[in-house]
Amino acid sequence: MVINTLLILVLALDFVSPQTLPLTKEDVEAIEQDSKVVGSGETLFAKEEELTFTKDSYPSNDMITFKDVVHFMMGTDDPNNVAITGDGETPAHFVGLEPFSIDKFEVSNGEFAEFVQATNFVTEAEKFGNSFVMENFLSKEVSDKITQAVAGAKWWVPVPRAYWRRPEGGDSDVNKDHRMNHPVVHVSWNDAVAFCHWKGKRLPTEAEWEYACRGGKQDRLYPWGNKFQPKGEFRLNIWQGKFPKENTKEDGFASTCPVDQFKQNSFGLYNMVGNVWEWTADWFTTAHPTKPQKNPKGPSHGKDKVKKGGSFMCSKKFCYRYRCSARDKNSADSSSSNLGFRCAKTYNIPLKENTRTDL
Ligand SMILES: [Ca+2]
Ligand SMILES: [Ca+2]
Repeated sequence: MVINTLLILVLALDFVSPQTLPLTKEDVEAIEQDSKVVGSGETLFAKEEELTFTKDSYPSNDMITFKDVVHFMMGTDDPNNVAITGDGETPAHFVGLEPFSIDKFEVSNGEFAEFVQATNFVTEAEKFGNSFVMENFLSKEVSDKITQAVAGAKWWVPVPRAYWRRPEGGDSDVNKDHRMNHPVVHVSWNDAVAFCHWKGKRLPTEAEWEYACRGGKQDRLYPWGNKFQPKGEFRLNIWQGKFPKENTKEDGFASTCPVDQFKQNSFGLYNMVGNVWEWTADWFTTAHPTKPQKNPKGPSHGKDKVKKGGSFMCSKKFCYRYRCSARDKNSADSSSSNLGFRCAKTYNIPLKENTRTDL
């Protein structure tokens, strides 16, 4: 399986705009050789130890339900002059949504482990034999073996054996490292769709995700309002310090945090912005219809899928995308250490009991 050069380019675009494709064909072949990539449908890691987690090591992911039709202004006309217009954040457009439910939390490692145990599901990162991690988070042993990087964003490196269970490669383990309550990462859009389907759910549309993020507030930057730190408190997990060298973790977390760490809005949703990026169902476009839309689902086809919310790697200077209207994209087979998801579900209004007495 060839490393997806588009993924590399898109990851780099989180922070900068590289002028050239980052890896040569020879680089890719060298990585494939190092990783001993196997064919599609197989995994390199079939002989992993049994997972030994317990149900109380991660929170139950209850859903928040919107039982009525709702309307809101999606995107922004940028009253604060901060929108990244090239991402298609603007203009604001009127959207109506039918009743739906959305996960309270990002999907955790514990939930994903349940899925893997029940189905023997193999993620795309396992099939590829590697996934992208920020080099700062690797052990010296793993880091010393890495010879590739992304042009213009050298902190991204393809790490052999990095996948959901081993977020920083072979010597990390979400089970042993007590991270079952952290968001699952190294999951592609295709993997996320498979998980949600197994749960009887689906990915949220971008419009559903953004409505949920806004918490009923109109055109605010964050789920709680416009002030980044109300009363001096952090409400999200992003990057503090000078990126990428310095990570002062004033919010308490250098990398991911537990999925139930930051309650962010009046709807009761956690980590909509920050912690990990979240896949949505939609194909990416920057061209939005100007007429009011009912249940918009984005274009019928495209190259990349929309992701929302920013991640623990975002800082204001490099990736000011931890805002509800902000958006970015990756190809559907992409995976990295800062990209996860949550699921949604259409809410079917229960039929009322027949209370007629004249029968
Ligand atoms: Ca942080
Ligand atoms: Ca998030």
